[in-house]
Amino acid sequence: MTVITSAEVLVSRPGRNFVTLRITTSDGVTGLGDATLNGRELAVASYLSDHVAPLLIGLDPHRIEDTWQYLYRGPYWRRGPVTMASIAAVDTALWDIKGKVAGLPVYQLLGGASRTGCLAYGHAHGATPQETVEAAHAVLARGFRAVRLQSGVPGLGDIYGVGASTLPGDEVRWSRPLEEQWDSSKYLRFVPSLFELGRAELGEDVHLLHDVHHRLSPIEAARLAVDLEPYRLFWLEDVTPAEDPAVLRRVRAASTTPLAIGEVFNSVFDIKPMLEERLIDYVRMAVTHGGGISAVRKILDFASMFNARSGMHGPEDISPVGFAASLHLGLAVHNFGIQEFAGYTDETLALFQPGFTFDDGYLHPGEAPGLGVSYDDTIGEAHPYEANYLPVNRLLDGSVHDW
Ligand code: CS2
Ligand code: MG
Repeated sequence: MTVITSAEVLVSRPGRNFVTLRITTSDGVTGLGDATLNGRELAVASYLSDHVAPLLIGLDPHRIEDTWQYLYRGPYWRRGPVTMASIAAVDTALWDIKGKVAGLPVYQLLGGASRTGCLAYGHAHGATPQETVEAAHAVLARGFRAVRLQSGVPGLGDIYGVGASTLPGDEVRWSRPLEEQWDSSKYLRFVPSLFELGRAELGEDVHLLHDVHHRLSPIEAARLAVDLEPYRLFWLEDVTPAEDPAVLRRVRAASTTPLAIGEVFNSVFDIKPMLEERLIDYVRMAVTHGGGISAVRKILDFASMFNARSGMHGPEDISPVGFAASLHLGLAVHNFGIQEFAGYTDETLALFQPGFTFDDGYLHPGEAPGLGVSYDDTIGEAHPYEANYLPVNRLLDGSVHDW
């Protein structure tokens, strides 16, 4: 019987930190999984190295579901971003192995393609709406049919999506979180003007998206969703912190602006109540943070019963391994919506050599057996980990706010 003979945790910083799990079988087949948790990489690396990798040795690599259940129920302590990113990495690596052994790309193991490609959206940001629209034109010129607009807000300095926190890790290093300042009233008054200009300048056919990044109260979120209705957004993302699933009721009751949520969720139980109440339209959970291909597939199948579609998280801090896994899943599921594609640095692409393609606004995971991604140890070792934290937000009165 084929067994797992090694499970290596590879931490590298090709422009930003990534945690990669490489599982090898007694037949010499390797599989890769992404376990990157931006700002808490070493916590996941330890969970994998100290508590998961030793238990994998000797297991049958083809028992993906059984291994998932073993790692989820076995530790007794359940859920959470560190645990679920670790389980996701193992699950993804085992799907990679199964695909390689079968000689098939993972999407074929998931039921085959449901579409010719995965619609992608790119990122456009600028200090002003004018700069943001110029950046959006450049994104569209690269073939995107959908673009997220994030702009600086008059009266505020660097904020999410604009300024220092958007730079690839190597351009901005801080061993303590950068502190940014936030004021929701300035933001609320301003954002409609960004989309008034965006829709006027970019036209009716382009899908426009926006990420509120968890910063508004439910009533403020309702206000913004109503104010943006004239600009017919593809979605408004993370309008309000969603530990309490009920918070979206007010937003949903107030507006027809589509809602996307879940990139910080790691379990179906985080999003289940919102789906059952039909409070959201897009599920942001990605393979890397949602428990792996096996778990996110189940979540998307559940979501399909409530007319919700996928909108998987695809920032530069989900590695090409996790991104490829989301693409294989996105190509296969029926209720695919859109795939975020922030892009990668050249060093990151050199390390992972991903086989996915982007053409005419659509992504495709490729036809290579497994995930179609590799890991170059020489490049990985040449880019050692360095601490790099996400920023912290403070309101004008100095109190901590959601970033
Ligand atoms: C953002 C992310 O892409 C998005 O939707 O929310 O860039 C997020 O800020 C990072 O993934 C956090 O590590
Ligand atoms: Mg987001």
